Amino acid sequence: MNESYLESKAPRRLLVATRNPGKVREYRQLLRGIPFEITSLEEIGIADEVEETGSTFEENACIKARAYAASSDLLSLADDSGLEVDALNGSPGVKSARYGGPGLTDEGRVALLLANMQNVKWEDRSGRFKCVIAIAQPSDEPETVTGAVEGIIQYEPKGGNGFGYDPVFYLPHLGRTMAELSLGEKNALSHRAQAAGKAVTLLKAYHPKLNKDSGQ
Ligand code: ITT
Repeated sequence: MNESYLESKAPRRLLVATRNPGKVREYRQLLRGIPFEITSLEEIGIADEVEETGSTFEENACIKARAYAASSDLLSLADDSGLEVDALNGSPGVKSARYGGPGLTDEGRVALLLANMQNVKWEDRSGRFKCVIAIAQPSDEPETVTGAVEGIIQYEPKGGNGFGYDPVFYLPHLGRTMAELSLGEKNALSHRAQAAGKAVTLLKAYHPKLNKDSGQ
């Protein structure tokens, strides 16, 4: 197969398939420099809601990547992520975005989390952010990569950056919460950044200029 044929078949655009503007912002920086034009669900006008029926981050990431690759006909990257708190037996976990029901905002979910941890001592407030990224071509099975970062659930929210549970996620080695980090600082260490670093390696295999075996 000659190179120009491979190049004509090669995906040129990558859909970052998330409805969460905080994730879009992070991926735009994390994926800077890869040889794909990044687009978003909002940009291409896809409004479908994909139901997250899986019981693991991996299952839900694959459900989203598969569904959005099919509806957009584009190479698609989706993540399922969340906060696992040891004192709450891993909750909110895969339900992080839906913790407390659909009516809550990020601030409401943080308040609920703190209320549920009222009697938990500092040394027992460990937790981690986890992220599974799934990458799918239309009609292909997704590939996945993972990342995780450990921290402590602080007693009070602090910091105005990031999104979700960032204001209560304290990083002991930095002495700050995730929401006190700049976008660049968060993207140097987060669960999403770790998974995205591995995703970039996977993505290279979809590009014939970077991987001559692609498409054969
Ligand atoms: P999409 O499904 O459209 O991507 P979502 O926000 O619903 O958006 P998830 O189902 O993966 O995404 O839920 C992730 C939730 O976990 C997110 O809404 C936050 O509450 C939390 N979360 C994940 N990553 C986070 C981060 O980097 N900082 C703070 N909270 C995070």
